[in-house]
Amino acid sequence: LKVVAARLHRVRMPLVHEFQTSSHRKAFLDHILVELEDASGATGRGEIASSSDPYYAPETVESCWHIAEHYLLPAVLGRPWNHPEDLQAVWSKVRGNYFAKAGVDMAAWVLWATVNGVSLADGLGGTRSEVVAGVSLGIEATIDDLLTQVAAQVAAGYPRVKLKIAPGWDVEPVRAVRTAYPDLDLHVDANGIYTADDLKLLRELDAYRLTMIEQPFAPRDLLTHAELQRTIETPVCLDESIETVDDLETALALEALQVLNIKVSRMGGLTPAREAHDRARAEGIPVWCGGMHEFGIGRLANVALSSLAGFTLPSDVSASEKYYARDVVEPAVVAVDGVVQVPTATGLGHLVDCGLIEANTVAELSLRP
Ligand code: OSB
Ligand code: MG
Repeated sequence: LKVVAARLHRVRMPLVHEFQTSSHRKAFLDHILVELEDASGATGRGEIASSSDPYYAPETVESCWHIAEHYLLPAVLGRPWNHPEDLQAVWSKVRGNYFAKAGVDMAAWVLWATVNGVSLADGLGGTRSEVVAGVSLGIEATIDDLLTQVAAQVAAGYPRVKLKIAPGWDVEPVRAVRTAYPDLDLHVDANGIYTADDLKLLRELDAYRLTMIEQPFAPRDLLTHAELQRTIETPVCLDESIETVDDLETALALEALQVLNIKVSRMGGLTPAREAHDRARAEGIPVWCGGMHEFGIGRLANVALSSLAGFTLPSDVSASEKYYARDVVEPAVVAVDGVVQVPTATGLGHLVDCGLIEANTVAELSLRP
């Protein structure tokens, strides 16, 4: 394969429901769609799902655009490759910048799967034909507002609900939701806001039969994650802490996690995400696929990844309609009773709605070798 043209579209879409975490609040998203074209005219699309601001991870939409335009795409354009895994070596000199890498990696995987006539899931070695989806609910103005959100998602059939927590919005909302839904698969995500001073408070959460506590402490603070895990029954899950497979090895050595959230974007693409899955699986650590409110393209990559055998917990791959009134793929991603079908068609598996992409594009760029 040889990429002879690359295109970037910065696409803006409003969220159906505003979303707030301990680190940021958002009403619309700008994601960058990456399109790679080979000499035969075949194309593959990927999605750079960075937040606009550097509050979840260090990257921004602008930094991703810059890295893709000046480093990643020039390295890929005109260079022959056989498998998307080969691209890891092509940009091995670029440190970090995982979201930017992920969008290009994803486009390469989709292009490769398309040219080889396989579905993305089959290309990755997936074994499931459907994946169980959970929903992630933001911080709301009141407990009643939160209960309304939970009720809507439970009624829609989702079997797992994750609540964003932050100081002042932790034990109380958890108690309220647990009381209303005694058997719900429930977990919390702090996006790294707590410190070792909050260990006592976090241990209180152990009483609510949560499936996990996700990223309570800062990304680099693996020691405090390990300390919490030693003193509670509830599994500690890492998200922001794990950007590379080396990070995972360190966290495993420190016993800082019992569950792993794998995000394609946070780890720099499907290739490293699959490697993290393989390592966690070998260590008996259950994994699930986290999301970044992806548009349909990134969402379908998440669905394909979630078809790997080690993804035994529900993933944040909710239906398109949970996020967007209209999605960039045709048909939209749907969930029935919280279950999403893994596409079997070649490549991404759904068509891309080019008209919607054009209509929502706020910047674009074409590159050739
Ligand atoms: O921590 O998982 C997170 C969204 C933006 C940034 C960070 C996170 C999230 C989510 C949403 O939880 C997951 C989804 O796409 O549904
Ligand atoms: Mg998280």
